[in-house]
Amino acid sequence: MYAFTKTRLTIVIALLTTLVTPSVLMARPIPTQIPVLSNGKIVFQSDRDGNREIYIMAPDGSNQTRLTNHAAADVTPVFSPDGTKIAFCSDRDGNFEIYLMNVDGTDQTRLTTTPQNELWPAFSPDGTKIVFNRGTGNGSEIFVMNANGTNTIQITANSFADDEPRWSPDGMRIVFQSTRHNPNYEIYVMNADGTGVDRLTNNNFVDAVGSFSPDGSKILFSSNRSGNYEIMVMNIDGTNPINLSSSTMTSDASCRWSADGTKIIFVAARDGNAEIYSMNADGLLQTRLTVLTSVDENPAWQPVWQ
Ligand SMILES: [Ca+2]
Ligand SMILES: [Ca+2]
Ligand SMILES: [Ca+2]
Ligand SMILES: [Ca+2]
Repeated sequence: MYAFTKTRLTIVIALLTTLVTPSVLMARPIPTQIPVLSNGKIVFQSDRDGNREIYIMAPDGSNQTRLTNHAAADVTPVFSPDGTKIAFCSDRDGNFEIYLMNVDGTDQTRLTTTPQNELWPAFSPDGTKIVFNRGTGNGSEIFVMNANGTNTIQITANSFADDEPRWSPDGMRIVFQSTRHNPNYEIYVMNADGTGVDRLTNNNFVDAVGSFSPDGSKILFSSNRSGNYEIMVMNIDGTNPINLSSSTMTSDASCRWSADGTKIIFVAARDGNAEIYSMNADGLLQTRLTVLTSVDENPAWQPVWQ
């Protein structure tokens, strides 16, 4: 018994010695500063200047600045995971395509070239891919392409609408809305290759615009199950749905988390036209960020790494 213990102790000491060998430490330097994610600016679309354009503003609604300037519709903006690019959609070339631009609106580049409409781009967490939906004339389907527009792969295939896909923070799953089982939308999640589809909602109301929380533990969505549209959150298996907006007189929709998950941005028409609001992740401190009579919608929050 003593011999066995001594042998095992020797092995442990040998392993420890290997782990702390200076050459090993030099080969894998320990980072001195871990990047911290915080909430940057908010991008959104508005028709305040006569047609739909992309705008950016500070988190308190100040400094609202136009990024696109085109007679066509420029819609559905979203930030890249590193916060340096904005993907959006425009029909400036005849039908809706996905474009990429810098955060200041420069270098607008088309990524798709098809006769169908592409909408709702969303980056994979590592920034290498974009998931989006394409009208196919027989509903709409979800596709994934490289972030430079190459290598497009179709990951849903049916005669129903599959819309507004967004990635999980670990890159493994995609949440989306579909009419494949109910004529009203339900929320689904699937693997990033389109396999392993799970339905999270099942009712006679619209459940739409799902997105994973930055920590991967919740799914934010919008539903009219309580009589009008509210912002809701549920577990990633669809259990424990909670009404966050609790605004019984108006519709609340088009919701997204802030980059760090402490805030939620959404759209509500509480004063007669669509405005962008922010609130805490628990639904408190609901604050209006836009004030014009225009339709202000589809906000997305910029991730900032420091
Ligand atoms: Ca425009
Ligand atoms: Ca197209
Ligand atoms: Ca439903
Ligand atoms: Ca407005």
